[in-house]
Amino acid sequence: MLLQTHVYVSSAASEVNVVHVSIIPGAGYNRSSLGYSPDVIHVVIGVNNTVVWTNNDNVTHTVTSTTGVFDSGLLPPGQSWNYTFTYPGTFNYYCTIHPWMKGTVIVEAPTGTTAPSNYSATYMYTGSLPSPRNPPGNVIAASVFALIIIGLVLGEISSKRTR
Ligand SMILES: [Cu+2]
Repeated sequence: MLLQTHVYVSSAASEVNVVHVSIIPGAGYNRSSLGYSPDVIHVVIGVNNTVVWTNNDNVTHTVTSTTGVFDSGLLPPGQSWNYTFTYPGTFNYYCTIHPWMKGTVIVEAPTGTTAPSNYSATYMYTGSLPSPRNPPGNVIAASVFALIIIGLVLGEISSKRTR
């Protein structure tokens, strides 16, 4: 039996907001500063999960994931770089040139949904993003449907075993 769930995505890209992080002036020499402002941000998938970093310092920096998830490469003064987060988690990053510079992006699932433990593998929100005004109720419906089917299949298996 083939079980296929479909994630409906509405075309509301214009409603999706980005989050801006500034690499602040002096970040390259002020070792008591984390360098990114704000240094901790929360984003929600489908609402504001694209983050734009802008280098407002006068030396080159990087935005580099500590776990290899993303890497801006060299970001010269005045340049911006963006990354869209597609699955929940806490993503720490730093500057490879000035390793005292540190930041964190906390990525949350859309409101009203619960991320399964294998969220990153099966619920990649690639392409267009769901509207923040329309919680993906059909995702919930698909999940409920899948659970019913699994229940039926398991019920059938156990009834065969008892014969
Ligand atoms: Cu730097």
